[in-house]
Amino acid sequence: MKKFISLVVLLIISSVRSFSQAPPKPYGPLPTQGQLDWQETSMYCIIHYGLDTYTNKEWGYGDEDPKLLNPSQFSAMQIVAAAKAGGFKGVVVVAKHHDGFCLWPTKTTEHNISQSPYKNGKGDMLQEYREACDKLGIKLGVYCSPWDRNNPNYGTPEYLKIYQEQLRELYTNYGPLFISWHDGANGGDGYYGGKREVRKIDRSTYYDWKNTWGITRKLQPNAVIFGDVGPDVRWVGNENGFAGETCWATYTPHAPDGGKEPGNGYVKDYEGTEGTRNGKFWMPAECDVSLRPGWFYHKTQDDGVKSPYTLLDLYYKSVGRGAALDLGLSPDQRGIINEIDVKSLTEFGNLLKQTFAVNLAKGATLTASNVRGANKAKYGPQFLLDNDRYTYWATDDNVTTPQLVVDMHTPKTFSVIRLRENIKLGQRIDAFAVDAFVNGKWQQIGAATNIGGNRLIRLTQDITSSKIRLRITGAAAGIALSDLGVFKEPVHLSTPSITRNKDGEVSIAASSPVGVIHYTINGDEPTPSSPLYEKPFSFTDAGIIKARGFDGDHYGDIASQPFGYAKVSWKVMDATPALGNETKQASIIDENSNSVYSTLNGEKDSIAFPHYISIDLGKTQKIKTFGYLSRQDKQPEGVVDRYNFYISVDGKVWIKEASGEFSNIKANPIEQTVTLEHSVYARYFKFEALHVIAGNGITVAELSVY
Ligand code: FUL
Repeated sequence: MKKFISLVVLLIISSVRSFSQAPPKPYGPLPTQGQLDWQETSMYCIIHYGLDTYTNKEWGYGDEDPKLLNPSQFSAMQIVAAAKAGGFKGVVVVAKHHDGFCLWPTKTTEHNISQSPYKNGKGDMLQEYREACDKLGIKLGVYCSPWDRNNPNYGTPEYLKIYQEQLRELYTNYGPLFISWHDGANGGDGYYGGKREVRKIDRSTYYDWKNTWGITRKLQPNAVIFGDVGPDVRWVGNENGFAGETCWATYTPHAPDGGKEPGNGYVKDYEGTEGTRNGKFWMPAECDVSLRPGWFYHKTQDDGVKSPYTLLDLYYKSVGRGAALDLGLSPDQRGIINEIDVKSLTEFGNLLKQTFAVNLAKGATLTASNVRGANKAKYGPQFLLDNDRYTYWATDDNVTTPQLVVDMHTPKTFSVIRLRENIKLGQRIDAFAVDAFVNGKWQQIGAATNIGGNRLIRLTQDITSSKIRLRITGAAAGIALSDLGVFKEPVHLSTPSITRNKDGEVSIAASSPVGVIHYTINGDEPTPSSPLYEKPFSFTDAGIIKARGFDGDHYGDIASQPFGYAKVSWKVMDATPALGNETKQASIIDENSNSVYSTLNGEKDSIAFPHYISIDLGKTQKIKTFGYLSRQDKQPEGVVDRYNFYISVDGKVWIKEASGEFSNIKANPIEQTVTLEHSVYARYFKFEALHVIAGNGITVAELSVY
């Protein structure tokens, strides 16, 4: 009998054991295969090139002549190679932007590449991208704008068929795609086959997303679908290129109109930055941002190309927070990526390679406070170092705050920690902290919330230590962590920032040591023989100031800051009366982007449009470009999207010098600069706002002339 009882006990123990050794149950919504692949792709480029490249626009109206597309050197190979040099693993080709012009010989509309002189009308740029991607081992995706300002049928059911057929062509003829990118923008007006009118559609029903995306699922089952709210990948909610410090892969769309489930349409607001802990869907964020200020190439933005360290910073704030980085590339009028852009991309790619080349934790002894079912062979921490995103260290179900000591045996100097969960089992971890053993005790060096597919902690300074400790401080279930990396970013000098106050005094500063700063005021690259920055100096002209830190053989990125004429002796002559709270006209010319002039009048009726502001420059100036900076607090009310610009020599007779739209200002509210056809001499200018994206008045943070 005794024997029998002990046998039963043994059996029970071993069955409990083997039960607890069963893999952890998945937690919450899970990624599809397409989403897993996308997570691994993690960084890709979106390529804007087309008729806008030749008309200097961001959104073509739809009436552009296809003959404009006649590049002297178009090379998909050069473009894809530039992305690859930056470490990017995919490209999303804008096959059709809002102007409706198709870069492939579609049968759905005449408005396509076959009507252009490119290859005598026999060209197919999508095919060229496909071949380049295959040769270079880069993934291909497509963007086909739902809004089409050229198509005469836009707004009717007929257009939906055309749009769906365009997707079918793209999905059928260009091999496997990793993403299908569906843009949400729609400004309403357009050429529409010559009608030149405003066409309103209901974004949540018109495109019949359920069936439209059904086509994607059928023809490209492994492609993820990107839209403002998914269904597979959500927009992060800004075009700045970064996610929230916390950025969950799960998301419950939440909208003032009650919200629509993915697949059924768009919602009105974008809370994409943070996502939703325990959200309803697996719908991670994509951070889109252009390498240049605009998405299309504009020569005047050659000085605005983001520097390698700016890109690196964006990388940590997107990929490093579990989202993806989608960087805009803009081939120039030759049809290739400009040398300036290639240089920045290549240096950024090298920084990434250098940083992540050696995992300093390799060979370390890992000691975990808990291993699932005490089964080290199956669930031990050794899997953290095997370079596999899906093998993992797991804890028992009820152990949600385990710790791990990483003993690297000899002191190592590091500045980046990388962690990944096995997301096939969901997003389980809520928060964690990292300590280093320094001066005989544990000191916290970093902490964050979500890990998910990827989390990078970039330390504010290098740490030297032989021991690191990971403390999971909260999890919704026993953990399943797949990766631990410890890296060292190459030494670098930080990039100075250049500002000017309203009296025209320029200050150059840096957040961390930069050695000494040299600067130029003529657009040249600063060298050690350029003027040394010692104290603020006066610069009242229009021009570009560049600055760079130097320390022995090391030098940092160049900071480059364009300035309009200083506004010291400017006066606001006249303006549509302000009715709201922030009424001060001086805010328009105080060089402070946070103070705003507003003619918004709440719920009440406001003064009829156009609203205007006229400025006295104090003396006659040569004007080439003007700039409008809208409110910077992300609110849409009062943001001007259609304007006239006038000049005057006497403040009485006004000559219209420019007129147009600020196309993408809603998603990307950077300073809108408009270069006049010819430079003009004038003492006065008038900015006239014809239309705003929301509200009954205008808001102006700054007006400038260059
Ligand atoms: C936006 C568009 O309106 C821009 O023109 C650009 O294509 C960007 C990537 O998406 O919403």
